[in-house]
Amino acid sequence: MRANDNMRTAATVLVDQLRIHGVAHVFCVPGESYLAVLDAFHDSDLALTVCRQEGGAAMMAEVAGKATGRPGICFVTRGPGATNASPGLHIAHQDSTPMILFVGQVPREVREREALQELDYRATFGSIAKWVTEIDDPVRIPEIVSRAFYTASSGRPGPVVIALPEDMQRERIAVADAPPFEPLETWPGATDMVKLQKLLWGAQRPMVIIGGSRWSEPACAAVARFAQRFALPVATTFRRAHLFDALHPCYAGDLGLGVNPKLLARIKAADVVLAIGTRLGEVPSQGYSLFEIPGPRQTLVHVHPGPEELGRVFRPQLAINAAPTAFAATLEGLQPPSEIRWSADTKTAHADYLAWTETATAVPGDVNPGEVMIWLRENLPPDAILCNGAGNFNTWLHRFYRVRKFASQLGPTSGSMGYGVPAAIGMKRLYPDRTVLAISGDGDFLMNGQEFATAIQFNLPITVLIFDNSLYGTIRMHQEREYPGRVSATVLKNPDFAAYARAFGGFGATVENTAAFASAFKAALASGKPSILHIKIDPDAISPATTLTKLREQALAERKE
Ligand SMILES: Cc1ncc(C[n+]2csc(CCOP(=O)(O)OP(=O)(O)O)c2C)c(N)n1
Ligand SMILES: [Mg+2]
Repeated sequence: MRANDNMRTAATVLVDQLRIHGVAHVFCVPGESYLAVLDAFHDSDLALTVCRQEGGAAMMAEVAGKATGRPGICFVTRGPGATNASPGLHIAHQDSTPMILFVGQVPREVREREALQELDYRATFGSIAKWVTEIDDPVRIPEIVSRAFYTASSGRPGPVVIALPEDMQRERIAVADAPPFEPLETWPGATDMVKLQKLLWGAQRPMVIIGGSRWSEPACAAVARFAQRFALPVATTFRRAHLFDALHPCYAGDLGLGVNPKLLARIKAADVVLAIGTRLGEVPSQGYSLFEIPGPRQTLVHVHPGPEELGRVFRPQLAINAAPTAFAATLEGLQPPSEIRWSADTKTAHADYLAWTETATAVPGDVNPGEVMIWLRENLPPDAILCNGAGNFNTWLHRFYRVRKFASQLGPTSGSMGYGVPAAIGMKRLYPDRTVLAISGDGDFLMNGQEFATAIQFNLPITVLIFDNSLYGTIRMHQEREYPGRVSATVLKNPDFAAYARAFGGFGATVENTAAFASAFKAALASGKPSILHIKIDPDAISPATTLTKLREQALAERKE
């Protein structure tokens, strides 16, 4: 309730700060520890998405941060609510995503007694959040919330956790609002750009690798223009394919799992590598094997918004501390050499990418997930959004689906299962006019599958594809390699996922062969409801490259040698 004077409850002040900083969406699971904030939401025009489990809510906020570059906002209750939210926080940490998690806290007067659901957030989240704090004095809400927006989005972005003691939220205070925040842009220095131009002019086999966060549609477009002018081959890192149009003549492919060997060879043979925005983590660096540590053989130009990431693993010849958005804009000022020596190589790199992704490889069973992905790439609008979690089903998505636009393919670079469904729901809530799919495995789906209820409740007609091999397939793949024939804890018995969809009030269908996919998919879209396609794949079809049987035979043969 607002009084006639200029006093507001602390909770109202908090919600007003969110509006001032441009927040439109909040994802939450309610709790008695933040009733006053829930009440303040009642009077605000924020779009509130109430979820079924905090893990899902946190992933929805995380994907909002990933897609917009501004902190995604999640509210959860103390103790169990907060620990349930931790997977979303960990993704935001590893994926460098701006996000703010607000958590209820026990009243100030009972703190440190281990009151009901009390948790020391600083200790619990200290290693995965950029900053964890608790607001004791409500008068400091504008200051602390403003700082949280800056901290979450500047430098290397990441999650911030703010605990809100329950009694603090109810205090009535007179305080001025903070001015609106804008994400900080870190610009490269003029000498950095001169040095970069010199290195490129002297290069024989240059290569660009782009990844990380702090990108935007205009920044991606600026890099595409730069690549075109310099005829540079561009690779994207693991699950960052959305940063570069796969059909751009400079696109060379993605540095994920099961990477094109020709792309790897090309990067190894490059003399100058320009890495923009990526920290060149374990997956893109192919288990830290792509470049020597600490000094790569290639001349490495590393551009990153977080200075602490420069020289952290790979020592760059030229380190540029800049946000990808600012750096991309600055690239417009670079001049290509009068004669570009590597143009033909770049054409070959793109041709290699197209050849690698052109046709599905043969797999056992009646459904070929590669052909499903090829059908989707030929039939979905380029701005359709595909969200995925973790599991081997993704190997077909990453290889055969050609990503064309910024924020149209989003997955956890941290490899966290259970992301696809909540991420799809978060994206459909933000972009209701775009076609949104969740790409899931049977194991992956049931980690947050209950959020399908959220899709129903908010009338968000996403389509979930569940690739069901009745296995925790990725782990089974590693198991067959390391311990052939010794199956342990990797087999699953699944429900009828189409019936599951219908039980929630959605559309459900089962797909048992490749040819049946197109009509099932069209029927799912035509239903106008959230939908699930239960796609049954052969358990032996573990990836586009091999089968479980082959892996087992190879591992057994190696043991005999
Ligand atoms: C939260 C979480 N738990 C466990 C794992 C380990 N893990 C990685 S992939 C995988 C199996 C995924 O199974 P499924 O979704 O069915 O996909 P499949 O590999 O069978 O295609 C597991 C258990 C993980 N990455 N994340
Ligand atoms: Mg599976």
